[in-house]
Amino acid sequence: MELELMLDVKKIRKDFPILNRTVNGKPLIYFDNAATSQTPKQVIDVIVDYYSNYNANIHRGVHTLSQEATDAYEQARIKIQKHFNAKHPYEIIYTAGTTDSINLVASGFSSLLKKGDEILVSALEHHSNIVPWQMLSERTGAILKVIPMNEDGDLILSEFDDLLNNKTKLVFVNHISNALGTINPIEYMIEKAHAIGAAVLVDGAQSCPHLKPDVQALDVDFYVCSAHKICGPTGVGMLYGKEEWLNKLPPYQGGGEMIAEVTFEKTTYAGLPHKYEAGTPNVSGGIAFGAALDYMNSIGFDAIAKYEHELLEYATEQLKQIEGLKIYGTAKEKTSVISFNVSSIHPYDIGTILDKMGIAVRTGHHCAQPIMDFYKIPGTIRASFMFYNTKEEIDTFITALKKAVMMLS
Ligand code: C6P
Repeated sequence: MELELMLDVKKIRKDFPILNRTVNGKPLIYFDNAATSQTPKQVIDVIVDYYSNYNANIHRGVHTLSQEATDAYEQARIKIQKHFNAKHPYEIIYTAGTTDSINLVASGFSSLLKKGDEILVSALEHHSNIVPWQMLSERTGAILKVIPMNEDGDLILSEFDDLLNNKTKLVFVNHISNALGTINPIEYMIEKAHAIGAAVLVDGAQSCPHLKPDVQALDVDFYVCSAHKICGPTGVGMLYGKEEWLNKLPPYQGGGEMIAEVTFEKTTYAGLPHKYEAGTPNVSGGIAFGAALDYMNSIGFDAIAKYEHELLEYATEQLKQIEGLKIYGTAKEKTSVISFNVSSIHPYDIGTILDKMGIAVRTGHHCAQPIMDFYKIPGTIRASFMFYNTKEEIDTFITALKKAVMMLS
């Protein structure tokens, strides 16, 4: 089937005002979607409507604006719950994003781990899913061990199996690698970890734009993501946690709205989800997060996945024709992220020239330095596609890339 016919991409693109702009006199080609996705007017309108009509603090006021805002915020929580198929709305904790969600869990485990416990982290992680666990092991004396990867960018599962033992308490892995696009076999990893009694946190920052995780089917303990990668706003995200875990971990931050009762002698805490939501939250962000999921679901994740896979294959084939170009991350199960370098040209130089031609890609280590160290490179050029990108944009990108390579060789 013709690529553009799988989705009505021409119509979809009209939803994204930013896609009409020019950059350096050229039509914008936005291939930095793994860093942040663009926002459709359906989501922008929700934010404008909130500030125009019912901006108020929530859970605190008897007045109409506060009640309208509270209702919309809690309705959005239910949308998020349904989207991820969590059992209860209170298993969805609003956070500032993936990084915040991971730090919340890492902080909570400080009181549950002891010296000599082991925690496993995959070699494919973003710094957000490494550093908080290093800090946790420094606080507790737990030992951080790494599940290694191979040249294709796949995790070596036999080594994962060997690392699991009765001291393993936690396993951290991303669903999809931001630097290489590898889709990790989290179903297998969760089952194996549970068999020895370890809990699993899955970083879904890069999976949620491309697929629809079912947290109950996965039987995952914690699943985290950011709204800004799923056509939503920045500064808001979620932590899904199984009820039993969320009840077991202590609160993350102290403040307003996370309490049951406060005296100078003692404070008792609110129940879920409020125990983890201290202070005035990002109200418009939460509501817009729900709207972003509505938008993505109106397009449909099956169609999105198929279309993006076609874009990935098309771009990969075109890139392979360029002399001296090496793709990093050749796993069989991959999403629409391509990391590459050309000969010994610095990624930053290519990225700068592409920008002059209106094309946005990310260059550098992508907050995943251990992956760059594995390949012994300082960084890569990363092109990442979403459902609103087109084959024509890829053609223009390939022509521009060839030009940049010629200029820099
Ligand atoms: N990756 C990228 O360009 P925040 O910043 O909290 O929304 O997400 C952090 C994060 C955590 N895990 C993974 C797998 C991620 O990809 C990211 C964000 C962006 O790849 C920005 S560094």
